[in-house]
Amino acid sequence: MKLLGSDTSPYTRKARFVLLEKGLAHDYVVAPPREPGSPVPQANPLGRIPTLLLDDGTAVFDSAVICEYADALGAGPALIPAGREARMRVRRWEALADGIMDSAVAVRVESLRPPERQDPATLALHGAAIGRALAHAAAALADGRAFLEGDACSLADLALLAALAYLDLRQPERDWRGAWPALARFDAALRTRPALRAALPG
Ligand SMILES: N[C@@H](CCC(=O)N[C@@H](CS)C(=O)NCC(=O)O)C(=O)O
Repeated sequence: MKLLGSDTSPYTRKARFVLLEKGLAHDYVVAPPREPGSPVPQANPLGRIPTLLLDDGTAVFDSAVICEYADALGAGPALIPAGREARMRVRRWEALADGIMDSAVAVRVESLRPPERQDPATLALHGAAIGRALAHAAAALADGRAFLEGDACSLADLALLAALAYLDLRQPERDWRGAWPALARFDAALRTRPALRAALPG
């Protein structure tokens, strides 16, 4: 199978982390959707990445569906627990991480406009949402736990790691490590997982 994505897409990085952590053989194909000749719009009517192309041509999207599918397909411990409450909590962490990505992408889009056309209210709204979400995750990790949910790595951790990597890329001035040492410790520990190496930012 092939994962269509890009190195600057946080949702792609989340899906890559899951494919790698589950030991699933795949080709990672850098395919920005707007580039002429990109295979993405044909594979995914939404024209978005990540899109996972199975060997029979089936296209799987979006990143949450890819992650759930890969978790069921791959070997090793489940990244999404089976139990109802734990599953809800892991998916909720994924939603939080995806929301950080959504807001950071919105800030990025806004900040690419000429300064006189940027909307300070939009920037403030999304900036504040990111800050609250980071504070929420940091509070959960403040007792020194290694993982957001349970005693093993789950989709919750991989999704947050991908969101943090995107903040490093697009909002380095935010200094989330300085503001929340618990997040810094969490991030540094997860980055040592050998399976994730190929998808960690250079
Ligand atoms: N909710 C989607 C979001 C995917 C998304 O918005 N991806 C962006 C890249 S980060 C995209 O493909 N945008 C279309 C474009 O760049 O033309 C997911 O989780 O996969």
